[in-house]
Amino acid sequence: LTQDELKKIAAYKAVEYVESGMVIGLGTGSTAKHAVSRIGELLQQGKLKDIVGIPTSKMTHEQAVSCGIPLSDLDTYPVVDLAIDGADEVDTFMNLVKGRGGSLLREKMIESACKKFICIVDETKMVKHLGGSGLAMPVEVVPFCWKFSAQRLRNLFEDSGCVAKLRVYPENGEPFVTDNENYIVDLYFQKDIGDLNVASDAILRLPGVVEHGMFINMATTVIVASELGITIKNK
Ligand code: DER
Repeated sequence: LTQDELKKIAAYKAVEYVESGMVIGLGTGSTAKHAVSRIGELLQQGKLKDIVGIPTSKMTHEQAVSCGIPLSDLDTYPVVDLAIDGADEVDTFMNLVKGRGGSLLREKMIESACKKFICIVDETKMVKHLGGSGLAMPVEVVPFCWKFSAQRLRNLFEDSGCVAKLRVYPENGEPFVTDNENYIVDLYFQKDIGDLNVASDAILRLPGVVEHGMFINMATTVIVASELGITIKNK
């Protein structure tokens, strides 16, 4: 099975939890994309009715429109029944790293408003500790004096040998701009971050920081697809 087939298997399993009449947080990324199209398919087939989607990015908004999913927002639905979204990393406590697709702020707003948050991943996303695999830990910052914010983030984690890099578009080196007109500073750790709540609080205290990509104690279910089949972990 290819990685994309595994993502699709996890996504389709998650959509089995969707019931007619639900308000659904629609995730962002190549895994969540399969869940969005599956929900659209079931709506077209009449197997699901009266679904309202709350998209976690402009990209998902566009995909959901093309799939015929009625959409709304958190102002209209401040409580969301169920969110289905991917992750970049999942640790053994079901904490997540998200945001390598750049949508972490809207994802976290919507997933924090959910009664249930199903995280869908293929097996490659499972890690022992968040941030330990040397991959990006995204932090959304305001563009104003982003270098100042990046340096303060570096200082926070200097004993973890942290590197902080502005995310840029590979084709032209211009700063990546999020749906919310902000920038992303990606943090790279040489060893794992240690206490996630301490790290989270320290990052969020920096005035130029908007949000970070650690989703601590937010997922209520993780669905992992591997060659051996599907594993479902519940909080
Ligand atoms: O950027 C994001 O938050 C995405 O949800 C990411 O965490 C997972 O993207 P993928 O399903 O394309 O790997």
